[in-house]
Amino acid sequence: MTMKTALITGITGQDGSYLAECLLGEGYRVYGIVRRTSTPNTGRISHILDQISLINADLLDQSSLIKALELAHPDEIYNLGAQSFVPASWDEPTLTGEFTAMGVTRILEAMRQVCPGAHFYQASSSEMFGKVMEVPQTETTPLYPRSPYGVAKVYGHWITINYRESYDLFACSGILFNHESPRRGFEFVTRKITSNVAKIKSGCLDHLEIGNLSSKRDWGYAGDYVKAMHLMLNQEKPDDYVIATGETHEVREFCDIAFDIAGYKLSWEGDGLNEKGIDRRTGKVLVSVNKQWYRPAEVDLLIGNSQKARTALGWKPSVDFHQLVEMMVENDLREEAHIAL
Ligand code: NDP
Ligand code: GDR
Repeated sequence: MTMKTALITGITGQDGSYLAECLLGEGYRVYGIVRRTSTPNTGRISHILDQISLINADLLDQSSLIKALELAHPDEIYNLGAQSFVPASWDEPTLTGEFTAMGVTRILEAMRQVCPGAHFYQASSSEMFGKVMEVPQTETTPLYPRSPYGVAKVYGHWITINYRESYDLFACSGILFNHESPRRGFEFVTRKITSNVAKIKSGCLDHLEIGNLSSKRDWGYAGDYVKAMHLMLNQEKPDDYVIATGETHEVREFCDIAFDIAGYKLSWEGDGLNEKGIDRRTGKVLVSVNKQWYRPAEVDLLIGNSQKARTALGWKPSVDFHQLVEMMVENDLREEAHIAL
């Protein structure tokens, strides 16, 4: 059998690193698009750098994408590159649109010109459901995004469907709910909690400052979710799939479990901006709310129904909520202990 070639945008990100590992394991030749930086930012892929090829290109630059595809000749293209942090999308709304929305058209156009027979994956998001119109959310739930990021992802989602229908491209959208890991960026709430718990444990931090504790998310493990991306591109026909665990948990509950794993039992006092997480043993405040971390418009509740993917792709998650929190806290406790040495 001939070796398949995959090209990944966003290979330096959380998902890009797991997907590259997954595709190498499946015997693929893997190319990754990286944008130029003045210092290396390949920390998440340093362990596989000798097995992959990196190409300098940018989702903002059409000709660089065309050249990248001409060089790689991919059978599969995974478009994971994006400005992916929701709060930053209010600070930089038009730039977010350029990366996260128009970037999708640029790579689809490059594919249409250079390798129209390739299979294309677009990283769509549960943030498109925003102010949810249905519980749980499925592939047919109406979209109601609540941030410039969410709006940009709706564009990316529909342009992928439009290119499939207009040009008969094999283009799929994975509507992925939140997925986390020890490689998650530090500004996302899960990693912020687990890294701060580790700092509190080591005595480097007094307490965790957080935003909306009542938000509910359907959190899964990134290593499981990248497998679904690969499965989608290896079906008979292109289609769109929700990928989710089907469980939802409050940010508060994530805190409870994370602190518990590190040896603290929290009790909650007050509400809204005055809510505090108190160490039951010592009475010390370990969590306080800061309105700085509240958003102009919130997504209160996400919970996905991934029945279609489970039936058609045979996909299911292997890591449950508690195991996910445990994996992240234990990693950050280890990293913190290493720094302390
Ligand atoms: P990360 O923020 O960890 O990674 C984003 C990647 O995009 C980085 O490699 C980044 O490169 C790259 N990138 C940003 N801008 C550009 C650009 N202009 N040109 C080329 N590359 C660029 O995100 P995740 O890995 O968590 O997510 C991957 C994708 O999946 C994103 O599109 C995200 O929006 C989407 N998604 C994520 C979910 C999640 O829960 N993780 C859920 C649903 C969707 P650099 O290192 O240079 O910054
Ligand atoms: P999200 O992830 O916006 O769902 O987007 P994030 O972890 O940033 O927020 C989840 C929820 O936690 C609440 N929250 C806080 N969030 C952050 N970042 N920091 C805090 O201190 C804090 N306190 C409370 C937020 O208000 C929110 O409700 C992620 C990204 O990976 C997107 O790219 C992806 O598309 C979606 O998941 C699915």
